[in-house]
Amino acid sequence: LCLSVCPDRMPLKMYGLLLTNYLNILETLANVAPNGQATQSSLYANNVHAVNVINRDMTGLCSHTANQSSPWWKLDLLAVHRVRAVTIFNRPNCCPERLIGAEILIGNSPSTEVAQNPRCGTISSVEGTLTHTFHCGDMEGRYVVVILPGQKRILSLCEVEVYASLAGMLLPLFVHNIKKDLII
Ligand SMILES: [Ca+2]
Repeated sequence: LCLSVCPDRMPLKMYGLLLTNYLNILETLANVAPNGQATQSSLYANNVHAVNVINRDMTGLCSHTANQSSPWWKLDLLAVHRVRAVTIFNRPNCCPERLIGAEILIGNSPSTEVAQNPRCGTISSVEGTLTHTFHCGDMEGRYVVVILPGQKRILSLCEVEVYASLAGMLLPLFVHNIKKDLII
């Protein structure tokens, strides 16, 4: 832990503190969604693209599919990740109830069929909130899919955050966070 920065006679308690901080940093997961590639099942108009969902803007232009059967939005994280949590931001200006029934799937199948990837959660109510956070228990997968099963549905999302680490690669994440802190 210390290498060149620790004094020779650091009290044992300090080593414990450093270890605690180290473990806390490992727990701090970044939102990796903006690093991925987003697609959706259809496009309602030419300014409501799937990429609007990962642009770190919670209230601006959102995504919007056509009125169709089981519309979906898919994020390819480009590598298998261990997903701790997903937060979904509903659109603030209209019809939040359209998101009721949306399922959040995480897995390694690029398919958007509901049965192809395990489910992290389902939006069962939109009362009183525009954000929905689901704890996924470190589900592993390369793909995150939000799908609205059923006929004549419209899927509109303003932002999706995915808090995750690369599967099996905690150390690079730790280094990344340290670098980020130093820059700030
Ligand atoms: Ca956005």
